[in-house]
Amino acid sequence: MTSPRRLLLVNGPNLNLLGLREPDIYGTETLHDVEVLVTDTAAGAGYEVRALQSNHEGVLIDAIHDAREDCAGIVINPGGFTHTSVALRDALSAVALPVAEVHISDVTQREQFRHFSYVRDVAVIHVVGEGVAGYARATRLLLDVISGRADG
Ligand code: CA2
Repeated sequence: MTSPRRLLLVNGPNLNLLGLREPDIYGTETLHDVEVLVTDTAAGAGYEVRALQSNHEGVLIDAIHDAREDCAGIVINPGGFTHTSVALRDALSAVALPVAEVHISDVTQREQFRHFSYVRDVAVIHVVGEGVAGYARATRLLLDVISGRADG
């Protein structure tokens, strides 16, 4: 079967507040801006995007499971669940799609508890600390992996 020409974009808890709070850390662009950026980036390669943000772990996990049916890869910023959720990691591992993990801020330069990611080693692409623009780079790199051009 040919791979579907669709990506799942997942944003985790509190990312609905992007652009509305803490602009010094997360910038002024909104979640809508992120979704448009990823959609436009993927469209350039002939892919569509299904975007989802939720503050609820089970909703995120269900969306990841559903991606198995009709997506070729997942771009995810798991938000705070990055540092806490074995269940989210298990879901990503179970669907066995290529995953790009994105963080807007440079988590490596913040509090110690943000240094560990449960998602890290189930993702093939990691983009950290590039602001919202990092989603576009992660999407391009993921599409390269999907099309067999690269690992990264
Ligand atoms: O840097 C990132 O993208 C994070 O994934 C964002 C998470 C944080 O828990 C991770 O350590 C790093 C938090 C998302 C909260 O988003 C907000 C956006 C605007 C205002 C307040 C929170």
